[in-house]
Amino acid sequence: MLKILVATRNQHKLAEIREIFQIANLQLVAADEIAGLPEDVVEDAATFEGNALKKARELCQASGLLTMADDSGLEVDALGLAPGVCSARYAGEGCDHAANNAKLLRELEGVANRRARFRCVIALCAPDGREWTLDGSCEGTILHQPRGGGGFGYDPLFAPEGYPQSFAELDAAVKNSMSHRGIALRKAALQWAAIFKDYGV
Ligand code: ITT
Repeated sequence: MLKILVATRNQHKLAEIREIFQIANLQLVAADEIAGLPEDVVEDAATFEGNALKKARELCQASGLLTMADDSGLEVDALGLAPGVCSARYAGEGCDHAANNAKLLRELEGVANRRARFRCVIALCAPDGREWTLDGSCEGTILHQPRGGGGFGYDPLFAPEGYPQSFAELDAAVKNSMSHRGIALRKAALQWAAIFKDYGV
């Protein structure tokens, strides 16, 4: 069984990754299942790719395991693609999802162009120093008020293209079938199969 460490402290993300990325003989291990790993990686890169690589690299070095990380966020056209890489801390360091959503609605008050997309970069780092990244994105619009109790983060405010419902109103399986994370992870399952094969999977 090949163990891959998932370098995230976000339990909602982790649950989605576990749901989407199911490969025979490959076991996903969460960062909090391994003692002594760094609690937080400083996400100071300017791109999703840079931050995903940083998280995967640091936990790969600390654990000696093949390590995967997800860096993701929301880009809103009318806000010059903000909050982008700052999505988790849009309303301030340590803020919660409700505060982020409230700030997003304030910033978009009276704004007609509500076009936005979620982006996700998945990075994979091997203990021998090799590194890979893949991405996925999902277009949609920002609603005028939060809707639904599912998902996490900006899901109550994001309606994917072609759907009147928000991600938080859609079933998890429906979200995963079209989400930025689902797209990136399904690419990873295909394109990284040869890498996993080298490890005996
Ligand atoms: P880790 O770095 O530990 O993985 P994090 O939550 O800090 O956890 P990011 O830095 O990648 O992760 O920030 C991602 C933020 O983007 C997340 O906190 C949400 O605010 C938002 N986001 C990403 N994917 C999302 C999704 O599927 N639904 C809603 N919001 C999402």
